[in-house]
Amino acid sequence: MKLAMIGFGQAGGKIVDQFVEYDQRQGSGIVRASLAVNTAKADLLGLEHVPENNRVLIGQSRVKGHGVGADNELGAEIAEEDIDEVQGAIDSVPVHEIDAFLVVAALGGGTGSGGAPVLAKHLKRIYTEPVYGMGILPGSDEGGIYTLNAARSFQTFVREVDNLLVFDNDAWRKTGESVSSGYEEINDEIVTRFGILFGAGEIEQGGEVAESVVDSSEIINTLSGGRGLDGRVRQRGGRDERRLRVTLAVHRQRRRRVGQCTHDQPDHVAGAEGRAGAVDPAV
Ligand SMILES: Nc1nc2c(ncn2[C@@H]2O[C@H](COP(=O)(O)OP(=O)(O)O)[C@@H](O)[C@H]2O)c(=O)[nH]1
Ligand SMILES: [Mg+2]
Repeated sequence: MKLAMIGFGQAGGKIVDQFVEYDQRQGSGIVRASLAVNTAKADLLGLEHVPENNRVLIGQSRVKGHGVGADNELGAEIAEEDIDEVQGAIDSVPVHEIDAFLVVAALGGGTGSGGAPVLAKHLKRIYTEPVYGMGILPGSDEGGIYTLNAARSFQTFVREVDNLLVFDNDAWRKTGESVSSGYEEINDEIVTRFGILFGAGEIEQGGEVAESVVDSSEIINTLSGGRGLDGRVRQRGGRDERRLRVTLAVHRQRRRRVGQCTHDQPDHVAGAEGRAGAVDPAV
């Protein structure tokens, strides 16, 4: 299937950047357009594959290109204020050629955690194409604010998208390795696994998933039907499909854990009251 990918925040931008690289290397044709949105100028400058015209610096009047730290309340506010600037870049996407949007963000930080749900909601309002989210969960060694951000962002993001694909930084790092030292490998895993999923609908490509016989509408049906991904992807039973199934099982487990954490957190996380409503006033 063909996607317009939008990376929000640092991790989101890096992962989309790497998706573009994967797509070019594999010739899989899944990334029809790529954009990166950030409040931090340096993060945008660090990208290599997302076209420069498609890198949108928001919140300049508020944070002057320096980012929002882990303040996802500010991230959400800025995204709302500057949504027109983001839309300006999205205007260049050939929407009639895509099957869906994919909004990618780390849920534990500030810019992407706050901004990605705002963008997803906006896209759903403007376009008829499905909007998928990809959320990166923080590692358990990163501290309470990251977990709290992720819990709140997850709850909002999952409501605004047609499906949220969750990737757990903890689950993929090697023993003894900090989360950050493993980013490159983790991002590689993310891009390969989800590249296989999305590439399954592209017939002409000669990359890793050529043997999977599914088309874009089947992937869309699967992602929207809540039927679980296994049914279709399992058929050929190759090594990559097995890896993908394991990934998805971990997602489901972790999603339950985050859900629980979300419900528990006002009592257990210091400072939660002050931040209640940071991302979603209804929570
Ligand atoms: N998988 C992955 N996670 C990352 C990467 N960079 C940062 N993170 C994680 O993302 C969270 C911080 O989000 P970040 O994207 O830096 O925040 P933002 O720029 O404010 O949206 C933390 O949980 C980090 O562990 C990356 O390249 N890959
Ligand atoms: Mg960061």
